Amino acid sequence: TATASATHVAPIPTVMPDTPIEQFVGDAGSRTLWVVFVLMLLASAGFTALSWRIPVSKRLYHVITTVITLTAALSYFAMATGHGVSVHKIYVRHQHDHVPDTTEVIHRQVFWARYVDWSITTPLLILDLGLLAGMNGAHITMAIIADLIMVLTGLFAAYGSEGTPQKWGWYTIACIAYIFVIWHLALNGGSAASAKGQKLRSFFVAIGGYTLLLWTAYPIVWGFADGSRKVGVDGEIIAYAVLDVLAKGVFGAWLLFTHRSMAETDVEVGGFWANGLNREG
Ligand code: RET
Repeated sequence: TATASATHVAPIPTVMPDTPIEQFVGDAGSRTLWVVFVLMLLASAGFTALSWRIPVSKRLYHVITTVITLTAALSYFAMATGHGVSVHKIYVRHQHDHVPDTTEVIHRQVFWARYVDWSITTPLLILDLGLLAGMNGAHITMAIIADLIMVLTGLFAAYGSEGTPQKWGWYTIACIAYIFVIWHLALNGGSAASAKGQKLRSFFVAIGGYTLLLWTAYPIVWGFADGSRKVGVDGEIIAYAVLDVLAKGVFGAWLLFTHRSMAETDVEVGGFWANGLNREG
């Protein structure tokens, strides 16, 4: 039986339901996935157009930001067409005093494509912010590695078994990694930004604070969706859709438009990153 094969469930008699509770995508979720796919494509086209008359030496944010929305478009295309998703089988054991224990069986779709997307796009968002602040390579690298640990352990948490340390254990580890990311961006990013002047610092604080608010909503959505499953698959799709549009699309537009008018935002890394291949710009 399913109970016996799941090693974490003690072999005590339990009543299993005939049919599992199914938590699957519905019409609203499906439509939302297509809408965000189109929005991310439009954003990618818009960001590409914005770089048109910008010299190559000043295009690094355009390149990074366009790759962010393009990656999101690909992942939303996958999810909208039913790729990048698998059904997670969840067994929740309920103990009773006088009757045999019962096991609740839930089949819930987990869109792992999100985590592939995040493992590409969140490091790039950190790179955008790190370059903006003028952080050094060591601090940017550490923030990106902590971020990758956050996303990958978050993926493990999403497939963790109920009633074992897997799920909330991985979730806790992911949250600690997330605190590292914020720590690096706020402290090292903050002091690096100050060195570039008051104007740049104010912009960094504004766009960094905006990012902090949005990013912090992701683990909260996760807690209600994959975590406690109080929110269904459609609710989860819609919540992440709003966050993704704000954290990638609106973020990118804000950064690129500000970069046009604020010379302090120029990337100071030098070498091939900024101007090694094309010095006439
Ligand atoms: C998870 C669950 C585990 C705990 C934490 C999480 C954080 C996720 C974040 C995602 C940000 C995504 C963005 C996407 C695109 O723009 C993995 C949900 C802390 C912060 C910004």
